[in-house]
Amino acid sequence: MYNSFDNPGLVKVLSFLKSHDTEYLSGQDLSDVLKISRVAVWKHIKKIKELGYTIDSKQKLGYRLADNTKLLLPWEITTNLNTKWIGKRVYYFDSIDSTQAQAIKMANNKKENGTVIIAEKQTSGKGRLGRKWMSPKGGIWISLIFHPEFNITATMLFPVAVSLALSNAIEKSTNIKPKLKWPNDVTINGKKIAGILVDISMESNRIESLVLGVGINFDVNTKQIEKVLKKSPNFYGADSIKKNDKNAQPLTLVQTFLKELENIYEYLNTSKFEEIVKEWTKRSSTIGNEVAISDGNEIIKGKAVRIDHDGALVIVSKSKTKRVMVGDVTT
Ligand code: BT5
Repeated sequence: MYNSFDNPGLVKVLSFLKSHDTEYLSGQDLSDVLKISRVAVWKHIKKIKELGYTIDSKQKLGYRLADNTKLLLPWEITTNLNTKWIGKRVYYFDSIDSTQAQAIKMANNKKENGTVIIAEKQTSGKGRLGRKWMSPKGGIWISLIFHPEFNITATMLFPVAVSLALSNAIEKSTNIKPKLKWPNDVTINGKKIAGILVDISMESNRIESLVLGVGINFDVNTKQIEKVLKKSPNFYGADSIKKNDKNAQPLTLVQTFLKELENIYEYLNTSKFEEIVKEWTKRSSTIGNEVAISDGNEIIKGKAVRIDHDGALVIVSKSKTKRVMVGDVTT
């Protein structure tokens, strides 16, 4: 595990290499400028290489950063992140059971409001309603901890709002225009590229914490996922960001998402529910269509006409109106 605040020496060396990447820097130079021992410089360089950065070393000349890492390391996320409070603390795992389970364990700690937990892969990724989420290497598997002040309607709308923030971020950082499928799936070509999960902890009618989980199929083997999940409940195909935009950068997407999330959070805080619903509806592939919704007990069929401010889907069938709070659109 690495975090964004416990490796100042390594980050110092790395930043210096980044800002001087056209020249070679000797261990002595680095040691003098950064005021750390040569042994420490050497140790940091070794670690930096292990973390997937490409370092050119030339005898007598020194070191040069030739290429960045592909890993979403915590200091990569926090550097140049232009949010006010979300993502200021980041915990990174190479492999974990579930970032969501980890975030839930940490959620009571007040200083973790806005904290990000990210992993390269999950061995036991969670979906909604106890379902599984396949999380191989190449995806973006991320959880965030919140201690919100907002009211119950905002809490209900939160997952819907997050799916909107994510689709905004995808549009801004790639050339993909995703669709939103109720309640909070992000899709391309009718297949799922991202799923959202929210765990709420309540204490005597007050929200203690909200833990948000977001899984994005960034550069995963979608054929493999489809093969494994073919028969799984509510599966309707997997697509990936990279397949649709080969120039997409995961770091840019994550940073853009955190910024969009902060914007949407402010909307929720100020009860701008109508604006969220309007924007969500523009991108929705559900509203206006004849749908079948499975809520775990029954299949509800009808025309999806709108979502309410609490995220409920309103279905009209034979001039009867029904509000559905939880479920999956199956057609
Ligand atoms: C979701 O649930 O879509 C929420 C997914 C949240 C995953 C994130 S990753 C970071 C954080 N840590 C966790 O442990 N979880 C969160 P739901 O709407 O219930 O969809 C689950 C269903 O999606 C499964 O039953 C499969 O049919 C399908 N599925 C599973 N993995 C998939 C994948 N990688 N791509 C597309 N579909 C998938």
